Amino acid sequence: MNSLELFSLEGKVALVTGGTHGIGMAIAKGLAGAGARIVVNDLSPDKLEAAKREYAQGGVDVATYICNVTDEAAVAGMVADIEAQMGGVDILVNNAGIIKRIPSLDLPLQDWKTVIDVDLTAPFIVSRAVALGMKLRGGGKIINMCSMMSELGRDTVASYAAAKGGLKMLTRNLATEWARYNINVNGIGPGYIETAQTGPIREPGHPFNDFIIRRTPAMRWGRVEDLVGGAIYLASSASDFVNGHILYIDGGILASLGKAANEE
Ligand code: NAP
Ligand code: GCO
Repeated sequence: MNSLELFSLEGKVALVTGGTHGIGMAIAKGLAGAGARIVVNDLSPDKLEAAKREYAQGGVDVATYICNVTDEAAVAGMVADIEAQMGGVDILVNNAGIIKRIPSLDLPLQDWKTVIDVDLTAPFIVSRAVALGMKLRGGGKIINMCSMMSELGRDTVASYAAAKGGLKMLTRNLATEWARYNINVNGIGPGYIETAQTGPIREPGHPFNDFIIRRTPAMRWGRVEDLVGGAIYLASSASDFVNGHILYIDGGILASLGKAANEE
């Protein structure tokens, strides 16, 4: 196998949850560019329709499913249909996620439960749904979308940090259980990325925007394209002996204590 073939996804089917925009769409386009056939799901039929058109403009013919990743029966139905129509899921990117930025003292318990349900329980649901087929076909790749909050806390995001910290440990535990079936379970931990999800804290002049640029050694917000190479790596044969690893793609945030206000 030559070096480039190590990263080929030809003949593979990749499911990217929540892949109608943002990080999920960028990763799905990248996996398609490496040869994978793409499936995306979302809650919104309109967003799926719009995404299908956008993917098609880039030459990618995606299969779409309206599916709430927290609904175990709906997920089982989607995976069964992918099995029947496309031969099964070889690569799963657990990308779908939400965040609630509310101080813990004010956070309604239902909001906590919703974030945990989407960001932690749903990756467990979807991973289990695809793992049996992967085991029967001799292996597969699961990539969980972790976060800086898998390692760090910050004001107002307790439910998200708890979920993403848990997702790091779920990644390690499923890796432990499933590596023997050649199912590689790993994670990507993006830094602060320019997407709709970070829009509210990224407006020019917003104190958090200025903070992140200073807190990131690369001195910029990440772009969704920055995550694509790591996703192709973890989805391909190049990572066949990588298990339970969180690949942080963060511009150096986790490597650095940060700068004092008067430091350049
Ligand atoms: P985003 O723009 O908010 O996109 C999240 C996607 O997930 C949306 O398509 C959303 O669909 C979908 N989704 C949410 N709940 C769902 C559910 N119950 N069932 C199915 N789909 C659902 O987020 P993003 O910034 O691209 O982030 C993608 C992932 O990376 C998330 O897990 C996020 O936590 C993580 N992450 C983001 C950053 C960042 O800086 N942006 C950094 C680290 C990690 P709708 O739009 O229809 O709700
Ligand atoms: C926030 C941001 C972060 C990013 C990402 C960082 O409010 O702190 O939304 O949580 O989404 O998770 O890695």
